[in-house]
Amino acid sequence: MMKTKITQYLEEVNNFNADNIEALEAFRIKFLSKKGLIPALFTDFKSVPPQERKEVGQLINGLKNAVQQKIVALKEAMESASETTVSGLDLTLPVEAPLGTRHPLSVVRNEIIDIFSRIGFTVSEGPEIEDDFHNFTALNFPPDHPARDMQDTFFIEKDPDIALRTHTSSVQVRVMENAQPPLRTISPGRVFRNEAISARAHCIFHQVEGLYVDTDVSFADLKQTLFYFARELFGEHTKIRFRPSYFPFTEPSAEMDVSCNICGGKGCNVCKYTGWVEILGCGMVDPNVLDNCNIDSKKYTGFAFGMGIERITMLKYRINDLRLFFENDMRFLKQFESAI
Ligand code: 2NM
Repeated sequence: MMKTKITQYLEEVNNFNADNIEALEAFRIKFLSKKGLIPALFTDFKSVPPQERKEVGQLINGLKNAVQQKIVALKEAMESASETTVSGLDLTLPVEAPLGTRHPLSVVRNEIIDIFSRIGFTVSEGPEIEDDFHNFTALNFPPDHPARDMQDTFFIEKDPDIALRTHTSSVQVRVMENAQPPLRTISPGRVFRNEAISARAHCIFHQVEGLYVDTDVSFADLKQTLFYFARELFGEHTKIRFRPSYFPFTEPSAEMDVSCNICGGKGCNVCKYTGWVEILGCGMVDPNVLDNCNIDSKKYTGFAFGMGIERITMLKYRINDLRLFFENDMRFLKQFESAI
């Protein structure tokens, strides 16, 4: 009986599987070649009585479609398998890639952010390309100040008003313009100065500046805040001292030293046998700066400070050449694998 034969073939087709092209080709030849089973069925079809022709014809065509679909499906399966399997390798398996390490400058920056966050300072960011007002004028730099010179600052070509920021104090000008006291914020970020590159200087480096403005903020507040910071960063036995200094944006201004954490204050080549190392500049925000940023200097006072992250990282990890931070030499970076 023809119908039974076709049903058997259909079952064979549905159950067929092949994982190589030779087996699939043998399958194709068996059913579809000139001397194959399907052309033979069409030959037998001539002797089917007229009342059964419609049904048997549909069955044969159905079988032919099933064979063709099977071939396409198995071919696709083989192709996608060969894309992921190369000589026995499964390329979909996850790779055992080495984990990256955090850059020492990021480690120290994060630590500084943590220390100030614990006493209520927020983190603020701002543009690296700044205008003269935010980088100099608002900060009380006189028009002829040497920092405004081409020699010290990278200006954007043809526009003397736009330059790469030389400190992140420009971010704090933006904070003061946009909010009223109480303000407690630090601004970590990249800064740019036109300097020859050496073991101690680079044209790109990183700063954290801090600002605290409220009613009755005093120099005693500045000292206690920075004393807390120094002990958190360098250890509880750390001592601090202040030396008078000058910045255009603070009055009075000071430089802060910490007791040398390498020799414990006894004297070594890091502290140049003084027992002290300089880590930051600070001072009471000049009333002109507050007024330039629409904060009433009769009502409010503030303190501010600024530090170089490279310098502090060099002290903490005893690194003697600043250029190491920018070369991305794996032999250097790998030494910070355990740092968070
Ligand atoms: C320093 C030293 C002293 C400073 C001042 C300001 C601002 F915006 F409030 F005026 N921000 N940071 C400052 C003060 C920075 O860096 C050595």
